Amino acid sequence: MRFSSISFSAAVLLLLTVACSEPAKEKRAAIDNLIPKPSSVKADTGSFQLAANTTLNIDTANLELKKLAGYFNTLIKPATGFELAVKPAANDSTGIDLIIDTTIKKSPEAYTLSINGKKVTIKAGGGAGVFYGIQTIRQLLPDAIEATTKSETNWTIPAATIVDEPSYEYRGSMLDIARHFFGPKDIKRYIDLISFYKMNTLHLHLSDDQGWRIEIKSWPKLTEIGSTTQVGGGKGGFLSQEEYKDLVQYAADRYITIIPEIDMPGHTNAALASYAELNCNDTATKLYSGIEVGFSTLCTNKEVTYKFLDDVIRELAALTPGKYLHIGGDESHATKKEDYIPFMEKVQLLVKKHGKLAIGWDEVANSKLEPNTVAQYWADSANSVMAISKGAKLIMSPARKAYLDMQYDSTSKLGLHWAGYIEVDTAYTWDPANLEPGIKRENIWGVEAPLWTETIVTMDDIEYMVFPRLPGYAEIAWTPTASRSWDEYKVRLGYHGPRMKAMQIDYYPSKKIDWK
Ligand code: TNX
Repeated sequence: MRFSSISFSAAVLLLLTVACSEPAKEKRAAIDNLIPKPSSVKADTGSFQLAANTTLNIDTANLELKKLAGYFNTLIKPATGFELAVKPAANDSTGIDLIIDTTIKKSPEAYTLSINGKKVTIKAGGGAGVFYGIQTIRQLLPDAIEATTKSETNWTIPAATIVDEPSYEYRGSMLDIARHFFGPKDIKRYIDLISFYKMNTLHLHLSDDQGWRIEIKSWPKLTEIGSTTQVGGGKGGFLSQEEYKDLVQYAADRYITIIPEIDMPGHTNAALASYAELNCNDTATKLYSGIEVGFSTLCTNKEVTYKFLDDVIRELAALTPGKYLHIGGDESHATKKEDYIPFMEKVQLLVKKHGKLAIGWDEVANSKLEPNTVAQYWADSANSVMAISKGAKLIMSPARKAYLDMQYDSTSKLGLHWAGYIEVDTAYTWDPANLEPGIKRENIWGVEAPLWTETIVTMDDIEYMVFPRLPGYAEIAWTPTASRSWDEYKVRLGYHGPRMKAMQIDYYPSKKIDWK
């Protein structure tokens, strides 16, 4: 009796020990935690040791690969202290090979990454794929790789074979620098953060009622007057054309296209305050620092309005290597519909005249659409379906799912909630191609998560709203829906907590996630 009761207790103890130690031994390998989740991951045994004498092997005649090798070095140098030698590829038996193989008949963003004890090989049909392979390596290295100071870490990359390519071609985020101004330093950090999750587009909202944020040389008062305030009455600011060009290059080096937006005919008070002649009554408005929408409009039946827009679009097109200019078109409640429609048609022609294609918020569908005009779904599915029927592709930015300025819940100190509360699970658990009847996979160009900044003042504020939701949007755009599930994703996201800390991202520690 006594004996068996001891053995019973021992058995219970053993069971408890096993049960309790379960989570501890569950520390998952980095290879299982990649975001966005790759198409295929096969873990192998062993690992590659990144060391001071590791070489980067490239075709040194290829300038793009030289740049990518330089980028790799800038990424790893602060934490490792290494500056890897860049060598001509010669069937090296060790080191990191960066290969662009133009015979690969896949998207230039697709890549394969193979890692064994001796070699790391990234191969892609284009530089973008190599860049994404580098981002994956970065996630496979210890979190300390993100630190800005050197540490004596064992820089191992687990052996694996990864084959990967994006689901959607357009994967982006929007930053509103009009409601509150954010300058080059913050925008560059934003670019770095979104590129880490393999997004390829930054949509910059450059003008609104509260401020005009881009220098236009032919209409200098736009910035002399129109940039001088922001929500809450701060001093605002603007990007000079030189600064803007530098940002475009910085983004391009990270395979990100900047899409500039000048919102019109509404959301234009800053321009209307700068130039009296843009108003129907020839009187300049006052600068505005509140957060109402829908009260301003350009005077749509004056010739000077189109002279103005021709100049603005010409200067903006000259600054933009990308194909697209965003012409806004949302919430023009102060413009009569019979004026709005011909206005949006004329502006599309101006965009075309300057060699670009137009994107408009979903209301643009009320006008005739030029071939290749893109509509951005944010609120109105009927508009979006109308855009499709007119031949347009859609960017999916449903406010109730994808607006980064929506509060997480009713206790969030920042953000708005007109489209609802968006916790991390709500942000993740939707399928762009299955959200609205009439919007199908083939109608969708991609996904964009916009951050409006009425309540966002500092870079820390940006980070708090954007993280941890943005990795989820990046995954929705990159990973096919059939390969995604919230239960599995939330575990991976939990493991990105220490990574975000190492990146000094001031993220919202959602209770929905078991943060590691
Ligand atoms: C609606 S979304 C707007 C913006 C506001 C945003 C705030 C859209 C096309 N227009 O002007 O900033 O709501 O969430």
